[in-house]
Amino acid sequence: MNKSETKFEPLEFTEKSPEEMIAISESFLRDVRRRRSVRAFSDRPIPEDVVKNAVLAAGRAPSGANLQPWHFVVVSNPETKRKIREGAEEEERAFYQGRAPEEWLRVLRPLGTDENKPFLETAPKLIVVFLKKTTIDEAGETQKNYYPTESVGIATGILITALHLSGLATLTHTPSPMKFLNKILGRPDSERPFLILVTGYPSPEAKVPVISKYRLDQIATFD
Ligand code: IYR
Repeated sequence: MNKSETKFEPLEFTEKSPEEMIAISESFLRDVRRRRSVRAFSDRPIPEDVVKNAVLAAGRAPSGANLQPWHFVVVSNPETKRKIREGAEEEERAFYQGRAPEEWLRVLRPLGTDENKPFLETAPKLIVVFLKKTTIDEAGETQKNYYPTESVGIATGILITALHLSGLATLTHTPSPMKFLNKILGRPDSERPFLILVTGYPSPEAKVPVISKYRLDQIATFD
């Protein structure tokens, strides 16, 4: 579409008072401070509409040339989850038993992770995020996507935050390599698996490692 064909409309924007802005930003910060990566899930079902809304929220992410280079596969089927666990554990065994360099294993040790991924079957939903390297446009032509990694990263951040604020726990899981997911889920080669977002209620016994996050002055510079 060339620029002359683009329709513009007035931006919907309601200004908030500085006090309200600060209150909202503080409340959001309190909420996201409670987000933790969870590795022990309950098998209780979750409301599907929460997942649908979170995916719709993720789909509102900015993307290079608005090409929206993502596809989300929401897996609930126990047999599909079993296949994903099988594929992931195979890669993870190779990772933990040799492929991973010592430097990598050292930073993972405090998290207590290993090649066993029971949560891939226990959790009620696995949201598999795919990055589309190309898009088929309205004319049926293959169009290259721009900044797909940045775009899908932003969308995934919104997805994680939406699920957290809705009251669900998640784990970003990245077995590597992840090509086996294309086969199991029937996705084309033009799509690259980005990560698996394990989603559900935490197990009542869930424990999380005691970790710290950097302070503001460690992560930002204000000139
Ligand atoms: N994919 C492996 C290893 C792993 C890698 C990173 I970087 C983590 O933050 C956590 C785990 C696994 O899932 O165990």
